[in-house]
Amino acid sequence: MKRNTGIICIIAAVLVVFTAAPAIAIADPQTSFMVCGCVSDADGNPCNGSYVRITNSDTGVSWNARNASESNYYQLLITSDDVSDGDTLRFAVVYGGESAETECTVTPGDINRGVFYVDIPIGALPGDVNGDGEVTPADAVIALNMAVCGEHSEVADVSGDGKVTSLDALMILQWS
Ligand SMILES: [Ca+2]
Ligand SMILES: [Ca+2]
Repeated sequence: MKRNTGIICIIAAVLVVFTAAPAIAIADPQTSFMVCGCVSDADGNPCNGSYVRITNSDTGVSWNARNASESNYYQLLITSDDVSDGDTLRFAVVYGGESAETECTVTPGDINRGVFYVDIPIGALPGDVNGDGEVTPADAVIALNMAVCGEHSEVADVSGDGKVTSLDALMILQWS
């Protein structure tokens, strides 16, 4: 009987220790999310020192990307709290007297990688995939090939959903 009482006391003591332990809050770990890329003109020449402002269209929050005057690379470091899968980021770019806007949708893969790489063309004609200054059926054919091969180009992604699909090829064909 005495021995049983001892065991009960030990169990009770253990229970007290465990229940008294502060609950550890388990929250989703916040991870960094990098938005970066390069700004280039229609011929692919770097647009150094361009100004890039990025807006999450789904939350309405905007940020200025960091960019150096000696580079056409821009970079913005935010966190996984700032973007969600399916959010659309809008990129407004100013370079010299020119400006451009492009939109891209964040995918689950981007969230997992923690990096969202978007090259921004300035002065490029949307849909002019071969860069000859006009939108023709030839551009639609190239866009369709890109869709089949899974390649990406901002100029070919005329629907602005972040990927080149047969829909983009169809839209380019309708514009030509
Ligand atoms: Ca063309
Ligand atoms: Ca598209």
